[in-house]
Amino acid sequence: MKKKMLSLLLTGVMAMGVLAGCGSATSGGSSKSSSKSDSKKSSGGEITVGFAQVGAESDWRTACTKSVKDTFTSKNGYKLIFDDAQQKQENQITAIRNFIQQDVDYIVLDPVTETGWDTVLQEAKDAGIPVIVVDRMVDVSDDSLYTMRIGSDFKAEGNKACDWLKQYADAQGVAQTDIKIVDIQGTIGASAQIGRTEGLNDAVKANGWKLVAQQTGEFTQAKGQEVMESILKQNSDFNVVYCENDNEAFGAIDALEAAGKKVGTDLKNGDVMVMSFDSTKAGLTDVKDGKITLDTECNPLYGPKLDEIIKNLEAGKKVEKSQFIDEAMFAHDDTVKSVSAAGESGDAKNYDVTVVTDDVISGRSY
Ligand code: GZL
Ligand code: ZN
Repeated sequence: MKKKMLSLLLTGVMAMGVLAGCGSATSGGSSKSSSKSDSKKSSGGEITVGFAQVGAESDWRTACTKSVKDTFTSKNGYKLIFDDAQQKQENQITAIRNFIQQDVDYIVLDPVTETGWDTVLQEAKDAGIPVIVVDRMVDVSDDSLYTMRIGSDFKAEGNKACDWLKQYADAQGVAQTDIKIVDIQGTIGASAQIGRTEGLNDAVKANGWKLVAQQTGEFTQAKGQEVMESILKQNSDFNVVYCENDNEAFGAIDALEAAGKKVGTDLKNGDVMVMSFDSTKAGLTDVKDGKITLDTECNPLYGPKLDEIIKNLEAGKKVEKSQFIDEAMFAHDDTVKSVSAAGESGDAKNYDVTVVTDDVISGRSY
């Protein structure tokens, strides 16, 4: 009973906590959509949502898709039109145009990369269809092209992970200048890649770390393994691998072990230490086993928050233009108990580090 209660409690804790970010509040949507949904309400119709998803490249992405599909059901008053763009922007743009053709009530976009959205978002605006940006971010000339964005603070994620590494090296008695780090980046141009890479580049400069290699693993396991293999051929003099998501870490670990490297947490005595982002169940299992030493959480459970945002817009309530989700950190041991990091969402905050146990993993919902 106790274990069950604990895992229920943990699941509740893991669910989306939301920090309303800065940015002006908007009533969201355009007049047409509210009048349209009024007519829908009168006919008791469902709210039609077109979701332009990035792809199915990672465990994180699968969990994000599941959260949205589990929430946008007809029981919940929705008709969901879902599109998987296989990580290609042109497919997302086509999907948005199809949603406009179908005259959906809302478009939800998880943009594969930040730029290149102005034209198609203008088309959605001209059609009077509100666009909600989720997870990653768009970089547009006019932020009235989207109603609001809810997502991670990726800059903070990068800063959190690097503050942890700085403290971990100090605690292990490893000089900062002895940190030789490989960065397996996410999809170039994706907000998650931009923030996580920026955090690392700033820390390399600030702490005197040596950046041995930096290459995209496209957030996939296959590419992560391939990139790790090619870097090992060129320069195997490194002791930390900074993977910008769990699936890249799984691939990198396979490549490192195949090359005879010892993947572990003992930086001082020659282990190659792998750090990662997402904190999926598979990632946290590697953390418990000491294959990944630190996993910085990126929360994919957007369904319930998007539901609340759309219901608020439907009711004509004010919605914060920018909302950030609450994200934790998970480590193999308690060498570093907390970190301090700033990000897009403002000044430096403290984040506790959770040591991964079986209970922690069983309490996770993805
Ligand atoms: C982050 C998300 C990233 C994940 C990867 O919010 O966009 O994309 O970190 C996923 O796992 O592929
Ligand atoms: Zn251990």
